[in-house]
Amino acid sequence: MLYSPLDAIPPTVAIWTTLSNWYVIFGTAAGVVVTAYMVYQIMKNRVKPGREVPAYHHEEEGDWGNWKGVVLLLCLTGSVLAFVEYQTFASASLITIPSAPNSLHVEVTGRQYQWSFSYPNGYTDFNNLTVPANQIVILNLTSADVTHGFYIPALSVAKDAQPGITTQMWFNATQTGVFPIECRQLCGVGHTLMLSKLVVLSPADYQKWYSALPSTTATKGGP
Ligand SMILES: [Cu+2]
Repeated sequence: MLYSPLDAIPPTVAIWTTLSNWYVIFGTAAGVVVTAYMVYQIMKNRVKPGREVPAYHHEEEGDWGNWKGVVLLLCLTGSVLAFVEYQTFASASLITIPSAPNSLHVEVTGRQYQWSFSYPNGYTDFNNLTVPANQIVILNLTSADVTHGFYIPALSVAKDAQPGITTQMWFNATQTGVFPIECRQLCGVGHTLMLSKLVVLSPADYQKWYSALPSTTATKGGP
């Protein structure tokens, strides 16, 4: 059974929802203030009968106007935005991957048009990514050919898998179930069929599943 994205709310989704709400609140407040000030200035400075239009043009500024002020303002705005964006990603632990002694590390390789999942014991699965619930899972992503995008819609997490380098992403699934995994980068004619499943088991079921694995043996569906 497949679940819709809203069925699973792990910590990362909760963080993103909170951040998104703050962005909407501050964005709306800033919009209201700017629009109100703009309307106020328009009403205040509109041309009325018998009123002179003020001369704003200053000869000494030349054609570029107050370019130093514009550059300063752009630098200031850019710095604030960069700081806020960095803090946003840092607060969601997307810059520094969280680690715990019991984190599960899985090597994920994308290739046209299939994902493969290699576990610490050497077992490689070409169909499902099977993980325990309520445990930090760290994925080491790479690609055997072109750039792919590893995407778990239900958990709001995604990261590109690129040839030649290893990128990391993490998640902590709090609900057991089966969730879709998709490729998010257009990688060729089979892109839309590059689907896998995330199988989240209870910790006990996961241990049972893991200890019964035939190590270093790939399941059906391999290349
Ligand atoms: Cu792909």
